[in-house]
Amino acid sequence: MPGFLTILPTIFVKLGFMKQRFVLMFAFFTFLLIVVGAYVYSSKNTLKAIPTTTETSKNLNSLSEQNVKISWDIQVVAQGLEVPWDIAISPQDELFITERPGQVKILTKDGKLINIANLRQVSSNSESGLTGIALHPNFNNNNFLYLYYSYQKGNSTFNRVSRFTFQDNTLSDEQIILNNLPGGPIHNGGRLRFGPDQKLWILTGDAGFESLAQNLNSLGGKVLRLNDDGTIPSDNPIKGSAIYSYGHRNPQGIDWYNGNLFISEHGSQAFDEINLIEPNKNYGWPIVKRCFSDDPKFVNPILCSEQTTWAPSGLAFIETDIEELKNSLFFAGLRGQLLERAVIEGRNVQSRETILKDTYGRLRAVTADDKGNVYISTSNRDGRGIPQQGDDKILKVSPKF
Ligand SMILES: [Ca+2]
Repeated sequence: MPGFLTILPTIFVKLGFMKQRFVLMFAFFTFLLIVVGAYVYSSKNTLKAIPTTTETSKNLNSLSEQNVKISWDIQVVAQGLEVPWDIAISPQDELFITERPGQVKILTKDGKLINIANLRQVSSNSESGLTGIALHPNFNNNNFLYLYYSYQKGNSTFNRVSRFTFQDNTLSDEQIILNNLPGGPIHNGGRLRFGPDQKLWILTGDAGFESLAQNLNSLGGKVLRLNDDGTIPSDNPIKGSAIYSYGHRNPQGIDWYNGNLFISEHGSQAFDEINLIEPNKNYGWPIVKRCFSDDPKFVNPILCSEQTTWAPSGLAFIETDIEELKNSLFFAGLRGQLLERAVIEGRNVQSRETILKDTYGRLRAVTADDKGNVYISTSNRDGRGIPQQGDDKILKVSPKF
């Protein structure tokens, strides 16, 4: 016992020391707990902060810039057609298709082709025949459908634009909108569209008579602008004239984007052009034969095929929210057997992409819907192509990511 008593003070000292250590350890763990707690709390808050709109969209943008590549889905939606020249899309998403010999067909949403007209008044010879089609902007209510076609008078070929009424899957009540346009087996022009201004725009070729393009008394080789009833708009650039621009050889594609009007036209021995159209301007033909001129009298194209032949026909911009596809102009080539996409900023072509080349043969019509798809037609039965199985076809071209 006395031994035990002698070690008592030591035990107390040790106990005191242990208490000190215990306090120190307690303090240390408390500190650790606070640090860990603070970290978890702050990281939770950081995680919460990431998905704000700005951050998310920034992430998506940088992703799409780096990783997303556009590839194209090509789908045959109709076949067995004969030189489908133009396509109009109805408010019900049906395709109205002209065939150059004189038929008009509808491709219904479930893929059926319905013949709605065989126009006997059409005279089809080489490049001439039934060409452009446009539905009135108010088609839902008035059923007005416009056609551009060639007809024969004596030994001469002319073109006219007529308005028809579409009802019960037939066309009736033809009203001539514009008559006696120069026409012929070559340089026959042929496209018509309603613009964002609700006016009817018509592209005419020089019909093989070059000088017509510079002659303001002729409607050949021009971009024309009319009211829907064929009268001349009071705000046309040349008072009392349907002419909007001139000096065109054989324009065949037309569409608008951001308020600008673009057309495609066939050049002479290559030198095909995409032009931005301004009122009352001269686009050079036949004085300027190879796209560009230093003479300020003439407007140069925004894109020239130079020594290559595209033979561009249809042209269309797509409406899309997809960043990579904005400002995209699509045009098809006949002899070039191609579908091209050009990215346009004002007058500048930023980049180009060949979507189709030689796969489906000659390509003619180009029409875009409001969902980012482009409908195009083959033209292998037009006397200048090699028909493939199922020709001619309508193809639906859609972007996929
Ligand atoms: Ca030109």
